[in-house]
Amino acid sequence: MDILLNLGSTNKRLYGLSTAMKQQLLKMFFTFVFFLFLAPAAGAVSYSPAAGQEGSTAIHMDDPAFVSWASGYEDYIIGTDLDDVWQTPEYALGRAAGTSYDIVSLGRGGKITMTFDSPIENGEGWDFAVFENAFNDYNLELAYVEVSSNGFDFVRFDNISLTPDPVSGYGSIDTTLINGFAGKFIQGYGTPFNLSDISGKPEVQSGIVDLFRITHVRIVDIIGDGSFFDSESNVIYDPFPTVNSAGFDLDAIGVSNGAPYPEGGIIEGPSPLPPEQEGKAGFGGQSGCFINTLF
Ligand SMILES: [Ca+2]
Ligand SMILES: [Ca+2]
Repeated sequence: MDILLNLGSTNKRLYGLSTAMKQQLLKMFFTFVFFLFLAPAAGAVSYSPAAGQEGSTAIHMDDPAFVSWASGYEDYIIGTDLDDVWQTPEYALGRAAGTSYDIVSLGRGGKITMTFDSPIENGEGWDFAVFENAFNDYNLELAYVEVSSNGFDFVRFDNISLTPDPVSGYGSIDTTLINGFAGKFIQGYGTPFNLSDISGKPEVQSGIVDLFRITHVRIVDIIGDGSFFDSESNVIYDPFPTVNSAGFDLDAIGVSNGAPYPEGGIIEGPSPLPPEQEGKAGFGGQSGCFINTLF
């Protein structure tokens, strides 16, 4: 009996060990499957996180890489829901200010073309960066970005928006679900663009757009109500509706690859800044926009 009991006990221990091993093997198997298939799939839809987070592509306005800034503008086409006070394109000239006021608003569906005395050249890595005035990392107003070397023929950067649902005026966008738009980061941080990313476009291949002599960058506001699409035909959502300074708010466009301006040659925007309209202008809660009617 003693022998049998001992055997039974041993069997139980063996059986227990075997179960643990089985569990361990199963765990290893699922871990293997996760890293082989699921993790890459998840990674494929994760773009740069917000400024300051690990892996973020955001470029601080004081980054020493900047050698020049937009020096002029043309074709400022004002969208809807935009007060006069935000319609001064000169505020988008020169260095980024990183503030809420040193900007030109496009209005809902508006656009502006910024020009560069010193052309942008496709060099190593990102070549220019676009600055918006978002008040936080999440209430982001987006715009398409297009470039031209003759002021007439433009090529748009590919972009993708995986934001699944409509976003209210105060709503949030997950930064890791959008790519290829201006307006991805908080004020003071630019969204970088690499001209190499559009080297395969027909206009570039045919020589109509010269990536080594980009003189115009066009910023086109996206109306985030579901009527605009990314380059893969996904619906783009961004905060909607916003009013009074609706649409993209452009602070500056900085150049990292191009001929540097001569010392002191950078054109600065006018001053003073647009006055805060007492009792009217201001920030709406968590909004990065001016939402006058709420004050
Ligand atoms: Ca480049
Ligand atoms: Ca500015």
